[in-house]
Amino acid sequence: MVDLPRRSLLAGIAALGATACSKINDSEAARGLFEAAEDGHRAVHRALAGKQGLAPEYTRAERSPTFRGNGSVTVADPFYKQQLAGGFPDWKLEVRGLVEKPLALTLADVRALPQRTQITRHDCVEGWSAIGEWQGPQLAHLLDVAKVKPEARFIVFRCADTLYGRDYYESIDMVDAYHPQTIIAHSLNGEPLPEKNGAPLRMRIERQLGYKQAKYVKSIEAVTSFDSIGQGGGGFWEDVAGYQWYAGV
Ligand SMILES: Nc1nc2c(c(=O)[nH]1)N[C@H]1C(S)=C(S)[C@@H](COP(=O)(O)O)O[C@H]1N2
Ligand SMILES: [Mo]
Repeated sequence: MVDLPRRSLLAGIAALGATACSKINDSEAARGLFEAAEDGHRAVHRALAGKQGLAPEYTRAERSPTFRGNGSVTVADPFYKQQLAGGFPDWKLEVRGLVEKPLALTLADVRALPQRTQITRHDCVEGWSAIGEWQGPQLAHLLDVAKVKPEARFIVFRCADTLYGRDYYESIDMVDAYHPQTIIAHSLNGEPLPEKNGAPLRMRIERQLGYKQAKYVKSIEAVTSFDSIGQGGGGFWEDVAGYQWYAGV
């Protein structure tokens, strides 16, 4: 999916080169044109690499001594409360929507998948930041296991909490969904996620702001559009306060 624009862009550049080649191969002008095409090629590569560029990662020593909780710091749902008390034995993370193989994973299943650990900085629009070490499987891996259908354009995260009486949710595009630093974190600084930080599972989408980092994630859903979810803005704060859907840091 992420490959499609790349292929068509590179095909376009190849076509450009082929035309130049057949018409004016040996002249100075041709060399200039080829060099220009080469530069163009590099520019395209850089642009695409930029799209998949990594957010900065930090050392353990740089971690914030405390990682505050913000927005919902507790979940009112009785099933959640009961699960929290017992270490989430019957909690299930669903992967559904436009997938060939819907999944319902226990926390043990999530922990058994290949893991990524990353120490990153969280930036909240309210004016604070914190550096934390997160661990969990890459979303890309889960989407591969569930076999996302080619028509999926967005991934929606539904959360267990409500804020101002509304269900918290978020969504991202497929570029961020397959980004290597997009993980479903079950641990913070080497410990299971505390309730305030989104226990048992929360998203880390490291090139975006705090409000995209959905906590208390219950389900991951592949969709073609989020128009009919919430108020159609693609996320809680997008709906409530008109925050940008793409919240690049
Ligand atoms: N489910 C849910 N996810 C959420 C929120 C929330 O209220 N509910 N708040 C968001 C905001 S604005 C921020 S800054 C971060 C806060 O993460 P933290 O509590 O781990 O600091 O979570 C984000 N994800
Ligand atoms: Mo935030």
